[in-house]
Amino acid sequence: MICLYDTARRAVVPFEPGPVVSLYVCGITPYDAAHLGHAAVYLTFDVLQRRLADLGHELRCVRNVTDVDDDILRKARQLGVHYLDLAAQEMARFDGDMAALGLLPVFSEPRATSAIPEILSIVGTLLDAGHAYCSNGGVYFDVTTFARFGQVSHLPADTMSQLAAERGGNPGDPAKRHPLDFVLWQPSAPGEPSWESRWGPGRPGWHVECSALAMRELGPTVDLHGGGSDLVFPHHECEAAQSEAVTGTTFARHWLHVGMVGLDGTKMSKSLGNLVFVGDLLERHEPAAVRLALLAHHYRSDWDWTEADLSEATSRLQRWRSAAAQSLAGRGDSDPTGAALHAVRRHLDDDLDCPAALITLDELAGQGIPVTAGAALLGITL
Ligand code: 5CA
Ligand code: ZN
Repeated sequence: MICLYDTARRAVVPFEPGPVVSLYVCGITPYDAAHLGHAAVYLTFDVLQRRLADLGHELRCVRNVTDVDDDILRKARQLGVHYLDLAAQEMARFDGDMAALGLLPVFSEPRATSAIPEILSIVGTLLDAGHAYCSNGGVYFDVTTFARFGQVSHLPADTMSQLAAERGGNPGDPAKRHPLDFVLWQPSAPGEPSWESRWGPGRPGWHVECSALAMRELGPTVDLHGGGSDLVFPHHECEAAQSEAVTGTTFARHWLHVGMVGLDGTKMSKSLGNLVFVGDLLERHEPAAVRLALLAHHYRSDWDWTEADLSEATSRLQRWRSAAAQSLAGRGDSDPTGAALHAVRRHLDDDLDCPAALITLDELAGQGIPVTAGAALLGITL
């Protein structure tokens, strides 16, 4: 059985899905190339998928594409291109980078613009049920109508307001009744894409895009929902509230969040531009080394990228390869006792403890035991 930290329950708990596992991971906003923070998130979900498949589960992993929101519209305007052309170009680049990193394909990669009918249906249901109100051309979710608001993040109200302000939530918007109310539907600015609706022309809010896509692709309840830890509040809190207000049932059984990757003490972010791109690293280093460099940090910790991560990963890869080559030369058997595979399984089942798995594989390789099968479960071909 695999145990994982659940943000909502604030503990490492058994993750016990049925034979078919539904996973929803928040995907990119495609307006720039993928950086190591993105890679760390999707690699974590890739390793989780590999272990779940190894345990015999069938996987339904949905990774959305946020192809309409403030960031992509701003960047398209700056570049003078259509926002969907920018999205298409960056999605192709992202898919290429992730494939090069050896990520397993996901079940689907639906785009937010494909879900306008589902979004309109959610907004209509929320309005009819009294969970939302129209104001100043927009539609807002009324957080005072949902008693479990805070169930994912458990944050005090002042921290919620501060994070909402930092992450585009606009708590000072005079159209809102409560500062934590969030936008479901908004009027489009001139030149922005706009869809007709019963509440006037406009475009969706960010959070409702993911609720609509998750429920359309996977049903009202997903086994596990995740992304980077910067999404806990407001994104995932708001998704859970509006989804559960519509369906009356649990939206995500388990919440998994990946720590932030930084550079020189600051979170890597497209808006700050302090980025190390996956594509640039893969021009100079083999994918297995980049994977190993990322897996050397526990998925839940925040950490800073340095070039030393890559040189350590490269020498680790060489040590493992020479252990495999020596043992093949000596015995012709790649992992006679299955020691490496067992060790990796045990560490992954302990809240995806990849750093511990790497250290155990180092010890085995140091004893001349081949670690090929253990490395393979981490997606690394020796
Ligand atoms: N499209 C939305 C999610 S619906 C979004 O957050 N897009 S993103 O392109 O900004 O980020 C994509 C994923 O990478 C998200 O899961 C986000 O949490 C994660 N992420 C972004 N920056 C970092 C970072 N520096 N370290 C770790 N993860 C990051
Ligand atoms: Zn999302």
